[in-house]
Amino acid sequence: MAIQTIQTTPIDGQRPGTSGLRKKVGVFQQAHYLENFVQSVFDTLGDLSGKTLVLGGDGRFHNRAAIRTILKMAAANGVARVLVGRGGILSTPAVSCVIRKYEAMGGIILSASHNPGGPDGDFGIKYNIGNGGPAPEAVTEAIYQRTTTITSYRISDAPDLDIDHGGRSYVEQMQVEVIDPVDDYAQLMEQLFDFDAIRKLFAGGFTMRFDAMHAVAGPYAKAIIEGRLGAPEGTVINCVPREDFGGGHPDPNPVNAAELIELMARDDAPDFGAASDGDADRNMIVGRKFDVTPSDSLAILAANAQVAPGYRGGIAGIARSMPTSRAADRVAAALGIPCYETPTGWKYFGTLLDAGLATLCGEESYGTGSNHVREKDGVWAVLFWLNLLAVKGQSVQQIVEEHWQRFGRNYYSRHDYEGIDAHAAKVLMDDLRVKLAAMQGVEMNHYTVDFADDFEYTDPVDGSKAAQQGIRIVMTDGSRIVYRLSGTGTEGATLRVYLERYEADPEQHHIPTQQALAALIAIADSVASIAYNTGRSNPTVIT
Ligand code: VG1
Ligand code: CO
Repeated sequence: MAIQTIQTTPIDGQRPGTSGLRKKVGVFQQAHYLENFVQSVFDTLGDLSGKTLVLGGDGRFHNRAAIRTILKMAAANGVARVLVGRGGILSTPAVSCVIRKYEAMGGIILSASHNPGGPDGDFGIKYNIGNGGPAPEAVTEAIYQRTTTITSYRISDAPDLDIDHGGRSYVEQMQVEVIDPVDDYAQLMEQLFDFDAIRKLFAGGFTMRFDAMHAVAGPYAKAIIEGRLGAPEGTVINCVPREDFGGGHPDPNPVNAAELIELMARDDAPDFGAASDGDADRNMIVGRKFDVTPSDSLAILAANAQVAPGYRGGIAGIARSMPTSRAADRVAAALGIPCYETPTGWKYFGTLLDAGLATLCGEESYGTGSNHVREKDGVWAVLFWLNLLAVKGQSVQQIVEEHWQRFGRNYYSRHDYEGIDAHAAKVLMDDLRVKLAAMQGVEMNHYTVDFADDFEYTDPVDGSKAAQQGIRIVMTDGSRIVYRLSGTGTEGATLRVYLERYEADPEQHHIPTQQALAALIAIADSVASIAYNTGRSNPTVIT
């Protein structure tokens, strides 16, 4: 075995987006592509001697090849020890859990999350820091800068390691420990939730379907929900992670998880339905004939947090991304705790969680989590709901409707225009920015604009700033339209339009969502000339 130094040159376009570097598999397969990025991570981290790294991914195509390369590069760069998930498998929240439990320096996650996989699909890589959370902007920017000047990388010529069996081995001087992907995570869940109460719920005939969408949540959900909680076999479906997610799009929303939605719409539907995404950090919650929006889910968990043993002492605060509905804000106000509004992406929650300012966090994009790790966590959210259902003895629909009665309902929807021309998307956003200043006081469709701006954020803990995080048009009654360009896509651009309207009157709580938001939808289109700019008269996905 010997350490090689390989000459390379910078490769364009290695700046991480909302959540790591995501590209088509073919791009990652180019000579030096992965190596350049990984060496840039190691160079940014500095001295690695004596340090432990966690390594794993969602099992998508190229996962194994990338893990083999990264192990040899970690050894050549002087890392002392790597904890790698058996078979190269670790969900994103499990990586976060393992980093924290074993006090690792950080971790490398191989995933493009909700993006499709397979040879023609997407691949991704991201670095998480010692708190278990995504590297903050300053770190990802330093990594990116390094990719623009890199001239060589280091790699061992050791043979490929067996990562399919537990145990310890070595690459050069570096110890590699193959760990069970599920154990540490499952133990953490047992500390947070009332497993006895949930076991009783299932023993009493409660029925559930968890759709793992052929992605990495499968082994976790199977071991915990069917294994430790005693749900009957078949409760967790599509539970073997596949390299191409069975050809599907592992994004748990009513459009992509159509099979589950169809099942839940039947008269004989299970009591509870749930799904999660490629790397198991997202969750979708569904009742019988009743979908729960992610924003409502966050608000409901916050309002009822004390049902779970891990949160019995109360929650210190809530944090939500800016485009997420303000349902959680009303709960925070009632509890007398702060609600923080951050830019999109879990990396902005880390400082708030570390400082103890927030306990629960959420995003409208089917992401919920807490201070138990530093990532959003799909299986955690599902267990939280199970705990809530076990304690309340009500249906999903009853719980949500009672919540609306108490707090009012925030009608909410996101319209995505996927794969539009990148230049056209930029023009649309630039034109909107120009219009912002003149929008105040303008009346449209019975709404009056209170203010319009481009969201800027200053982190209350470390003072770091983020600009251009979404254009918002806020009406005098609090209704909102937000426009953002996605930072996770790999083809063209994706425009996201977020729409929200608050309704206090329980008599008005059962309007179909798109109808309730129709006036705002019309304003959103006319202000941004969406149809004209994108050439699309309708969104590709509505959630
Ligand atoms: C999307 C979501 C965002 C989420 C991010 C990563 O980002 O909108 O809320 O944090 O994906 O989720 P964007 O920039 O495409 O809007 V995951 O589960 O794909 O890592
Ligand atoms: Co994800």
